[in-house]
Amino acid sequence: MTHDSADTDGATDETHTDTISEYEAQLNAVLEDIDETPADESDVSLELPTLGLNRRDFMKAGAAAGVMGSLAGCTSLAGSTNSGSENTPHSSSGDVPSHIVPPGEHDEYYGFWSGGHSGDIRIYGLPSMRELTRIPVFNPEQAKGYGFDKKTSDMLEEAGDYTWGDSHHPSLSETDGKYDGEYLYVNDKAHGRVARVNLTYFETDAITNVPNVQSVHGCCIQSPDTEYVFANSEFRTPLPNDGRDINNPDKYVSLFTALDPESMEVLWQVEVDGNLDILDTDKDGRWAIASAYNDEEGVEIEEMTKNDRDFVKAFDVPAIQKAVDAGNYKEVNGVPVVDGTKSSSLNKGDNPIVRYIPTPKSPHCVEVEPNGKYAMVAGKLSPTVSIIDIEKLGSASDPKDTIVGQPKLGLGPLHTTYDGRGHAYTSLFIDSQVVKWDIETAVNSPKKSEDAILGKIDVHYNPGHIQAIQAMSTEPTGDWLVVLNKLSKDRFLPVGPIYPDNDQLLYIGNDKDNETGGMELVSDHPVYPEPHDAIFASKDKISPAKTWDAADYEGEKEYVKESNSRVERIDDETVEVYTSVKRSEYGLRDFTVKQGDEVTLTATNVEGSQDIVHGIAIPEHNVHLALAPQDTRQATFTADKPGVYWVYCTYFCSALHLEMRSRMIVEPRE
Ligand code: K7E
Ligand code: CUA
Repeated sequence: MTHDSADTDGATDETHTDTISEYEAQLNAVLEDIDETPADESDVSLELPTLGLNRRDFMKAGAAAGVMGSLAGCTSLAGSTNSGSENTPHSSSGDVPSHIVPPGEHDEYYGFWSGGHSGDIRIYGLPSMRELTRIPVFNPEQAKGYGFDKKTSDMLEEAGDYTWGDSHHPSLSETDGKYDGEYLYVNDKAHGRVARVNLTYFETDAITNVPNVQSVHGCCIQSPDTEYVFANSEFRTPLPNDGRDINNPDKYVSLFTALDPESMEVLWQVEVDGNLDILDTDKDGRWAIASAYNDEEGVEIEEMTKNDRDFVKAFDVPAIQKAVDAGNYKEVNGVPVVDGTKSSSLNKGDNPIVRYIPTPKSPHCVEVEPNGKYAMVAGKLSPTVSIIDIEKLGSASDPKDTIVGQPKLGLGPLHTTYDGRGHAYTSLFIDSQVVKWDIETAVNSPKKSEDAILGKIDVHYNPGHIQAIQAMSTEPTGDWLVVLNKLSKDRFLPVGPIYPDNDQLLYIGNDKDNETGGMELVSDHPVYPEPHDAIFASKDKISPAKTWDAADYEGEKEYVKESNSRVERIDDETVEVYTSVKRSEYGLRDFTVKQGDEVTLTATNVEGSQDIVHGIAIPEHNVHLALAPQDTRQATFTADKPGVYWVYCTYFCSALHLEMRSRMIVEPRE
């Protein structure tokens, strides 16, 4: 090896030590600030006498623990300092139903995972946690031919022509507060986009590149009837971002955006103060509630975390729609932008369009519980969750009074989910735990009390979202819960320096008076980077098609029968090729075009049987179509070089799959 190990490792060790102390100092500085009781807002201040971070607490902050592991050159160090296993109760009670689904049997639930910066949506079965398929959304993906056929490549191109995205928050369409199995919507944090997945075909069918924003983070449908899709822009930018105000960060804005769930067009936007983060709605079609950080409107971390509180924004949707209908907006890049900043005239008086609710320090999530009574806002840099009484949003004269409870739960609360029995479950990122707590007890206890806590369980490690079955709808089932842990460290065989995440399945169906409140850890699942959130629906809510219905694309694309397979020359440089596809032959066993022709290929899989998928690969021309039964796809390419090009089927479809080929002959142009 040419690697100079002594020198390099020495330098690296020093870097690691610096990194650890820097991170420690940064986190301490941020958390220490919470101790300072602000002069005016004593109601929202936090006194945390017990929050002196000791070494163990610090080690729980995962990034640093990982660094410690490699510093010692010993992967087990991270495990031994932070395994938590010494006090993890095991599933030994015998009253947890099996999570194992026998061969040939089906899971009870669908799980839709966001793929994070993989850009996709992944479908799992629960409780087995078997990955069933992936739906490419923001990422061109060859196995399903996504981004290779005309429809999907045009769609990706029109949505900005990026080759990746960062999907975080999948949201299922609802009718009457229940999942209706029609669509799933998801954000792209990277490029400020919102996509829709059609749940009949399990395929992305629309992507909207939202104007005036750089990043969409929070994203959800409006309960109970999916009248809107909402999207929070996270990063503040000048409006419009065209070179103006580049050196005036106080003029940057974030926008709350409403889209039409059918047309996927942007309807309007609302400008607010501070960064917007996560989003959820009430169950009555009035309030959309967004967490937020950086109300300091800083551009560097020290500025962003300076104040002891930030403002949750509650958007009065009908009031905003009224302002838009009345023409009370400015138009920016074709979109009506309503002024929802604190100083806006629309926020004066008794019926502000946006309520600014002071909550402790950089709150991260908002999750409305299934009854629609409360919205939980997790503290992130505060050890509390703030409980907002949704009914009070419209009536309280002081927005502060909408906060009716603030249990102290542990370090780094990020996300909350529900079992439908009055309990909430909150992930504790820094503590690497899930805490179960009683909602009404929290409301009836003094702020910062721990009385509502029913139990805690160690998870591995550093959980972000947690989600229980159907907890985002009005019908939680209260049996299974998934914890999406950001780090896996010692839990799996090592696979190189980029680790899988660890999604853990918990059973929450037994309420018990024990250390964990009855939560039981059932299984670990390594996942490819990096899911953020998931949403689960009972199997009877989703009815995927088994084959395509050609009527669904009639008038857009020809259904090419075997008898109609043909080559049509349109002009001297344009050729259309039509072929049927079935086991084990293409309607055209060969076809001839001329060098330089622009070729548009249209192909139909004429099979009627389920699961007989064929591919069409023309490798040198970067063509790959995946054709489900009864589907038709198109691809356009240039036949730039003369020669013989084998076209082959990529899906192993029959005993004669290898023989399933065609020949494209490209004649030299004289
Ligand atoms: Cu908490 Cu994007 Cu929902 Cu990740 S976000 S964790
Ligand atoms: Cu068709 Cu292989």
